[in-house]
Amino acid sequence: MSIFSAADTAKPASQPVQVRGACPHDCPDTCALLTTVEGGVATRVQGNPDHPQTGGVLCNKVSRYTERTYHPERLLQPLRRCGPKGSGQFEPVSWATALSDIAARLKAIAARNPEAILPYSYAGTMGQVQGESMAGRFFNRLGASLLDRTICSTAGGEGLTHTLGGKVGMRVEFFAESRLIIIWGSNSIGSNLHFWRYAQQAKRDGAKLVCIDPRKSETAEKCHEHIALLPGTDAALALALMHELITHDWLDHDYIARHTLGWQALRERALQWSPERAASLCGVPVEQIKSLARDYGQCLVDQQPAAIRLNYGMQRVHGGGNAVRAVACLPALIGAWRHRAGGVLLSSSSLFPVDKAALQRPELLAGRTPRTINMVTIGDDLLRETSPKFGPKVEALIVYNSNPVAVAPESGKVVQGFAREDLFTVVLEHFQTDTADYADFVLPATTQLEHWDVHSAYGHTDALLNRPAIAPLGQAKPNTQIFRELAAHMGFTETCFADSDETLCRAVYGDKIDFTELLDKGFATLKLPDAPFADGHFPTPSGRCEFFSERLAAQGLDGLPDHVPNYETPGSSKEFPLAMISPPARNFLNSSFVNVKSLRDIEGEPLLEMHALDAAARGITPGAVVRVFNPRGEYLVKAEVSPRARPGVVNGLGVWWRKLGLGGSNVNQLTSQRLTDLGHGPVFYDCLVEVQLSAPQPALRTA
Ligand SMILES: Nc1nc2c(c(=O)[nH]1)N[C@H]1C(S)=C(S)[C@@H](COP(=O)(O)OP(=O)(O)OC[C@H]3O[C@@H](n4cnc5c(=O)[nH]c(N)nc54)[C@H](O)[C@@H]3O)O[C@H]1N2
Ligand SMILES: Nc1nc2c(c(=O)[nH]1)N[C@H]1C(S)=C(S)[C@@H](COP(=O)(O)OP(=O)(O)OC[C@H]3O[C@@H](n4cnc5c(=O)[nH]c(N)nc54)[C@H](O)[C@@H]3O)O[C@H]1N2
Ligand SMILES: [Mo]
Repeated sequence: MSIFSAADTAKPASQPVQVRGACPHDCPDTCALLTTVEGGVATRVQGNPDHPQTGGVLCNKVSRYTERTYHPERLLQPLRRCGPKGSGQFEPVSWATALSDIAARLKAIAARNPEAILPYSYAGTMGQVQGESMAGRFFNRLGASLLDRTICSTAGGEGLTHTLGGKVGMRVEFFAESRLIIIWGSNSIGSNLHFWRYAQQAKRDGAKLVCIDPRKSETAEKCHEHIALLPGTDAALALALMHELITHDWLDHDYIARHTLGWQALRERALQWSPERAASLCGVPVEQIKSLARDYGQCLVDQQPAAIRLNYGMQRVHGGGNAVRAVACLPALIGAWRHRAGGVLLSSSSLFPVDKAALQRPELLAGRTPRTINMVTIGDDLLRETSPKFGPKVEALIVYNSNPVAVAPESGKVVQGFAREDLFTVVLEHFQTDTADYADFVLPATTQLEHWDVHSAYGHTDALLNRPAIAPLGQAKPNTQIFRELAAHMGFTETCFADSDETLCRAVYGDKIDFTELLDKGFATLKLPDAPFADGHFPTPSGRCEFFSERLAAQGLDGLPDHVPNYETPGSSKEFPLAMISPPARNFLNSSFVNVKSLRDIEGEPLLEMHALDAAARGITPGAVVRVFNPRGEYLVKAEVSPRARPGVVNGLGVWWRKLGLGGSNVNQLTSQRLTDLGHGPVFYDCLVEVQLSAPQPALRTA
């Protein structure tokens, strides 16, 4: 008998039962969930109090998970397009019809060239099983184009890898014991709530909290210091901090000598960055830089732990990779790694022993090496013709776990690509998103309450298991099942396409993590040293913290971190004088939850936060509808004259669904498809705009 039919799986019960699960969302916290099920219906989703990282606390979004799951607009049957592309006109069809029609189209294209087929997916669910397991097998067997999944974290991932050796760092729980916490490029209260609990503990115990962010976020407001630098200037700030550490000799010479590489070169580089030079570039008072360096250096003098929570805010500009490199060098300079509550944390994901090959079966490629398409440039790439350099024109697109029409940059081009009548598009979704509107077939997928999965985390070091709490709603099927059945319709007979979700769950970590523990408790903590780099042993080629990276130098790149100016430098254009950033809205998760009414009501309208000086200079009053524009496009949004915005920078929060925004577009209408210095990532926050009052003033949405 399968252990998966144990008592607490999906079974209607007369008594309420609680089912242990995992939050699937793209968030560092990866919470353990407890779902109450009564008579087969999920009535409540809570944080699991037995899981220390979750501590029984959920964010506002996921505590409303039942509202999302039983949403009246959940997709519950396969749909086929029956109107023009993008019109959103669909008719229901059976699974059999949908799958055989899709297979017929894909077979015809694959017979000419399978690389004309492209999967497009990201982290709608972070689950290892509902992510790239069966889907990966399917596309490998097909020989489809590969997708470079760069839209979020690759700039910083590369930066970190070239400095520390991987997505590794301090353990999040030890932030509670730090004396100084620098929250760098993150609105933790909105996007990393469970880290914030540890920071609060440290604050109560006397720690100083500093936030480095162009926006006065909810988090910045609650820290002792807020350094509101201009977007894209973080590396300059980090180099100036080094400059101060050097000139005051706040350096752990022993740690530097034994555990780092390239110190003399970095020292020379940093000495070019006086606090005065950095202050004028960053647009902050020089005293703020000096004072932060003093606080950081003082931790060395007092032998107290200093910790940096580095996050994604700084990565979404041209120099994002270098910025992460510069910041990641800091802890080694003061020997912060000697303490378990010192160092830096960006992502913990390399610590998880995920067996990707067992899940995705690269051997199914059978020696083929398909071309790779970067998901950030999907706008341009859907509009390319066949050429020797590009390869075949994209003829079919299969989208799952992502909403590219809303989230990918330069949406004008993305929409134009998706609107191609000759493009065959299949979208696996929970809802009729902006992307699903352009589909030829929409296939209903199950949610986390309805399927199995196994999760790694990127903000803590516990693996989690998700059990289904309820049966699939309507005709929805797990992604795995959809790809299994599609494989059968394609005539793929390899036995791996018959693997059950149970087999896939077990394959995620193989024997590296005790699966029985996952089944019994719902989570398992990785066995790791408290202070991983107290004695060096960085997972770099040299085993040291690499201030200088031979690997980067060998690629013809700068071996040292440096300030790399934005493509669109704040203040460089008279025509587009404002820098726009577009960080997450607290009650949405990227473009997920935008259609959940109770959450959308909290967020209200798409907003653009502006400083009073910038608003006054344009005759913009609070609440007025403004046109935000640049050469890539324009969008309409309500202006919020707000102290959260610094002069010269406007904040367009959240990835709204285009169709729920005022003029049928969103902030990505303005962002560009250029790429970061490392990792080929997106530059969402490297974006100059101008703002003017919209005439006429459109009516605002009523709740
Ligand atoms: N509620 C909520 N939580 C989320 C998400 C969400 O959409 N909503 N998204 C999830 C995802 S996919 C991710 S990748 C993570 C992101 O995690 P974080 O990177 O921690 O995201 P944010 O909380 O937006 O923090 C980014 C902050 O960086 C600031 N920022 C912008 N430009 C710069 C810059 O040049 N330098 C510096 N220092 N700061 C800058 C922004 O103003 C913002 O406050 O959050 C995840 N969690
Ligand atoms: N301007 C701007 N743009 C941004 C960002 C920004 O800060 N500013 N942030 C960027 C970042 S960090 C990221 S990570 C990307 C995120 O971009 P995406 O990964 O596309 O994330 P979401 O917008 O949340 O869309 C995920 C979709 O997956 C669906 N989904 C969830 N679970 C499942 C499932 O089990 N099966 C199927 N088939 N579908 C499922 C959800 O319903 C949702 O519509 O957006 C990026 N875009
Ligand atoms: Mo992300």
